[in-house]
Amino acid sequence: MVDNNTRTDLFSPTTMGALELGNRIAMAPLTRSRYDEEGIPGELHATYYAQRAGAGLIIAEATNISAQGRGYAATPGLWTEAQVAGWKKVTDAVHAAGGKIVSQLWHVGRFSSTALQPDGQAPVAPSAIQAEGQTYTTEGFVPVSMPRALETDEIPGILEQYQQAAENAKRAGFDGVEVHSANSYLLDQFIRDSTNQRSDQYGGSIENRTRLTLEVTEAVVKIWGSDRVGIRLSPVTPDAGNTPPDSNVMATYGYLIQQLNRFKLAYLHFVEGATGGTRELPDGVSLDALRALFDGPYIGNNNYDLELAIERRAQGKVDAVAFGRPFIANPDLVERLRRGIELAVAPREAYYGGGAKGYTDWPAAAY
Ligand code: 8OZ
Repeated sequence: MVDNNTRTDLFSPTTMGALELGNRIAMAPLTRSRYDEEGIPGELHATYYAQRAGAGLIIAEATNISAQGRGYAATPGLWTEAQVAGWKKVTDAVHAAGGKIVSQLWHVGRFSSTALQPDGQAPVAPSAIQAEGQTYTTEGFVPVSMPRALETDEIPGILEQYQQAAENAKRAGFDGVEVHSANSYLLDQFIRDSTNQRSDQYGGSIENRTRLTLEVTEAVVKIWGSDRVGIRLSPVTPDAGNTPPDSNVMATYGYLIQQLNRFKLAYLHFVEGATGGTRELPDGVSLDALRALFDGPYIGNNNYDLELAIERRAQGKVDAVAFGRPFIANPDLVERLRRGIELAVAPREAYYGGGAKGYTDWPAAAY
């Protein structure tokens, strides 16, 4: 049993902006691919999230802001009225169980297939550079399609998609939103010089490449106020197909983080290493140095266990820790960590797809 008072304050309440959390352990966004073609949450998803309401904050799985932003079958959306109504069931269930939940706003950019896009169109991207890798459609896995470069005059429409989804998240009863600017999706594709070869004000210099993320943040803050908006970054996560992240991680993300300070966001959610993989860093990269540039609350993520969470908290390196995969098989993860109860481990087959099996059938521990 971890002694709550002498060893760590991970299990004590805290606030991040206007978000009042019961503890410092967040549930990281987890794509679980259990939606139909309409991307509408229902009772199953409400049950799943309510079971996990012991998290100080639930960051709901990446959620498509528009039909154009969608890159995987079986993922949820937040652009139709039916989706808003579905998410309202989820947020009501989480709130009834005493939890807090934010929506992660997602546009995949180039990482999509014509099979998933409206009218079979090409996915959109900063530049017409095809990603390597496969995505999931109702017909199974397919290579991602060649994208087309967004015209400069289409950027306001992208901002509009984010703003509308942010507004929809509000109507759906979320406690806030997280801007998904990680994992090589649209915003990260603009940030990284490996995927952005534009010559307008959204490409070239670091200032230009980070512009879209900052404009999206501003658009979303207009809807929510800065104290209910967080952002997720993953500076060193390789692209699918191992496209190098950026030729100067420290300069690019350092600039971005310093610019983000002006918003006074609820939090920065940082993937410390390769998302879902190693915490080892490329030569010349210090994520602690990048983290130190951020003035506000900080959520550390990536392959944490309790010992590492306690250590990083004791060192003052994190305000909260987001656990991802451990929440799959341990709906009561916070209570298990607090009591030192052994964790269940979900098999990979449970991660994506299917229904209740491997999703809502993991029991809480007996205590
Ligand atoms: C796993 C499978 C599909 C998408 C991310 C939204 O990496 C995802 C994702 C993860 O951010």
